Amino acid sequence: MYRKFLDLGLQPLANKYLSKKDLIKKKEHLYHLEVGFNKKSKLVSILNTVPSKKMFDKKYPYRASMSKTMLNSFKNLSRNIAKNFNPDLIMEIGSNDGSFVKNFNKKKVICVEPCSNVAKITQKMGYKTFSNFWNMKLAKKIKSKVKNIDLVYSANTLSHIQNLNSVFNSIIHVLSDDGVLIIEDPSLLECFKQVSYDQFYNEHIYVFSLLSIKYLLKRYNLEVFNVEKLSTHGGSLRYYIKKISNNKFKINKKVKMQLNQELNFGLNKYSTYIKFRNNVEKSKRKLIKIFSKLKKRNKKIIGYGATAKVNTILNFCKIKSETLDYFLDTTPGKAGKFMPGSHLYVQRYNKILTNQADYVFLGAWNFKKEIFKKEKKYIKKGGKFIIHVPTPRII
Ligand code: JHZ
Repeated sequence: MYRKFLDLGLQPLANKYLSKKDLIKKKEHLYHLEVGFNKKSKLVSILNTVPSKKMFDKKYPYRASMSKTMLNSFKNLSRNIAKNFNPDLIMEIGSNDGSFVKNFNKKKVICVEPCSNVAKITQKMGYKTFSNFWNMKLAKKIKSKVKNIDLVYSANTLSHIQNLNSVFNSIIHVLSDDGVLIIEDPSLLECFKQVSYDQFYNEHIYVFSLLSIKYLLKRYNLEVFNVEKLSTHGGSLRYYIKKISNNKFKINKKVKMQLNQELNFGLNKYSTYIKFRNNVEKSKRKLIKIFSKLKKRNKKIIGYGATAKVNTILNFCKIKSETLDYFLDTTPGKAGKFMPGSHLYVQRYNKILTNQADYVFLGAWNFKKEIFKKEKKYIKKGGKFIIHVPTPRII
């Protein structure tokens, strides 16, 4: 049973950017975004879920390759995988535009990607790609074609699938007995520390902690043998998982350390979740105050990075075109469209436009380092950014 701790109001589907036609014709689907905590399993989940087919379709816009940070992270991981595990066959669940698999030989990888427009990218690159949702039916199909898989990797995908029972049973079905499962997703601990409540939106059905992953895995005779903290997506955890029967890998002491950090923070206690809710309310008030002060002084403010997650902020804080002129974004499938809910325009990225703004609100705050590097000129001429984590402020 989930106990609700956060109500982020009515929200649109985060990756449904609208065309001009949609704006006129389409009634946007809104759903109530509430988040709950399960004391027993320690899982944190949104309470009203949307069917996967509605979220991940043939028009899915997100491309991992839009960020150098992500490309580098995948490259480094690929090197480590080759060095430490030397797998014959890898499967990636949620392969998106091939940002990870492109580091491997085409014969060594199987891609799973339900969004057919995105799956086409890795198919064209020459990688065997199944354009299906990950479930037992697909696992059986794959198993009938190949021998066991040595390494299954999934970044920012398993947290998007509601039926975790199906997820793990299907993985066990294809994974060799001494195989390794590596998953990475935003870390609940970091989300709470940063008050990054925008990690909650329809696609993020779960925000995992090591506590919840550990509890879950037991049911499938799996265990975490190593965990790595990543700076990607505002602070993620990469879990290295094996079958309990596999004695090839020792449990790294980082596992215990991470568990202790999560327990010391109180991720096992409902009161921590109430504290988080209060922090979210404070964050909302502060952000609105910053914007209204700047608008009173007639400042030109634009958004940077039309991320899925920023839609939670825009719709929760009711930030619209009175505040932000538009959002800049490099993603081809987002440019020329309108953000869900707020209907702010997404302008194709152009450096000149950043330089025309007085203030830039960072929707892609998780790539702050990369963006600051790119926008040196704007910073040099005194341009300022607005960021909402860990507390809304101008920098
Ligand atoms: P980014 C998506 O979330 C959706 P989003 C999904 N649910 C998920 O879990 C994560 O990804 C993994 C743009 N940008 O990665 C590109 C610039 O314009 O934070 C993207 O639209 N200029 C699957 O959407 C957005 O920002 C830049 O210089 O929250 C970044 O989106 C850079 C670096 C990015 O994920």
